[in-house]
Amino acid sequence: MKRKRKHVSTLTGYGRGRLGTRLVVLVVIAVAIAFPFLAMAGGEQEQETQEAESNPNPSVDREYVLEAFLDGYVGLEGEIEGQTNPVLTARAGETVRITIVNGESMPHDIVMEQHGASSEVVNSRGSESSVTFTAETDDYYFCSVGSHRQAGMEGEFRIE
Ligand SMILES: [Cu+2]
Repeated sequence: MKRKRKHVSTLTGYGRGRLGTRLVVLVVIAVAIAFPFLAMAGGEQEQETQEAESNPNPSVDREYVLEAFLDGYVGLEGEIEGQTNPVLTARAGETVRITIVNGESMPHDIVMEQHGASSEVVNSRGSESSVTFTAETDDYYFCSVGSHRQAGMEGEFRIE
């Protein structure tokens, strides 16, 4: 108890002027800490605007291309190139398009289980089809033809 009282009297020992100075110093420190983040946020916004401008199809925010085989979808472009049943990601609210290119002469399609969106079935090698949806939740993409999903045509879709 004695200690506490001493502490209080020490606090009141600071005049208003000093307290005010302390507040100013705190505000300056807070701004100094926040500034790089604010600058970064501004930079990100600029980058997004640039991306939107260079996007040939502004209605799609995220695009993936997969080659369809019975034993799995294989990424054709970008970071997922060469990966079998790659994890596809998007931010919530983004418009996502996944295009499949048939890698063989067997019917395939692509269906988003939770989003309830599906592509047309492609039958011949080289034919393409796509599914477009608004990213809302983690999901799985798969082929709804026969037992293709069980055979290996399934991958994860995740919200970033
Ligand atoms: Cu299939």
